[in-house]
Amino acid sequence: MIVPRDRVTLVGILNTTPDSFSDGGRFADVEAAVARGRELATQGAHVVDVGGESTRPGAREVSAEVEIGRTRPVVAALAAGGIPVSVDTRKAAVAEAALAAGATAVNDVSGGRHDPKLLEVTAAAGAALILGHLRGEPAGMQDAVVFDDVLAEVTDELGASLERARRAGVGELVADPGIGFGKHAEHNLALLAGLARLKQALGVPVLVGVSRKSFLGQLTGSPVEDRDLESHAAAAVAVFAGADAVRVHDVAGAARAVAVAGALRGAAGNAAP
Ligand code: HH2
Repeated sequence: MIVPRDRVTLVGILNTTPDSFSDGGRFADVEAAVARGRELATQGAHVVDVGGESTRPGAREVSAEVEIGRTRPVVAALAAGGIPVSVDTRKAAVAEAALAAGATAVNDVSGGRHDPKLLEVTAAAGAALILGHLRGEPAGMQDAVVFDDVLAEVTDELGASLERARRAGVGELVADPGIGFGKHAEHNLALLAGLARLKQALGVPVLVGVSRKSFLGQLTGSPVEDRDLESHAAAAVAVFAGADAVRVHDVAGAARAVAVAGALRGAAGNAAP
């Protein structure tokens, strides 16, 4: 299992892209990326999430060939070293290549909507699937953001994604409210505040990705290269509310924040779905 119930799973972010919003270009060559993946695992990441396409607002889509070229060698090297790996992609071909190279999970921010074949590919490999909430495509996702009741709408739409994945035969499913994906700061805050209700309604483990995102900068004025404290605070709140996994850039710092939040949640009896 990628997100077992008896721990808070730390998912370490490894972007092999030239243009990711906080670490673009730092791990674009295979050697640097593999070294970073090993470092994340040493720092406490239970899973290393390897991505080859930025999904920041306004990002340009890259071809499956380019994405495979960036991710497959990194996935293969980390998996060969015994590190559990997920691949962060919206494309079936990229997921298939990563799974063949040893990845054990697929992380799709589009919730299986961008390329529905991704569901079949994941099911056929017996892999786990993280389904994110996203309306439309990353390129235009911040252009026309409209929610009446963001918590209810995201819960419903994620529920529909989960249902499609179940019908396709995917075994292990994890839901993610898609913080920052086609949402304004007020929506991100409402989703974090309502996380326990979202988790209860969906009945599956929940992953949250807040790391270094712009709504945190809006709250404190910190630039993207100095948002780890904000990220740890938000991750801790999410874990206290019941998040089963957090996706983070600074694994060492998040591990400490999550240890405290997880203990408090245990004391408060918030862990059960
Ligand atoms: N956020 C990003 C990418 N993938 N996956 C999930 N499940 N949840 C998230 O919140 C999430 C995600 C965006 O962050 P990052 O990878 O740092 O940046 P970029 O998309 O620019 O590569």
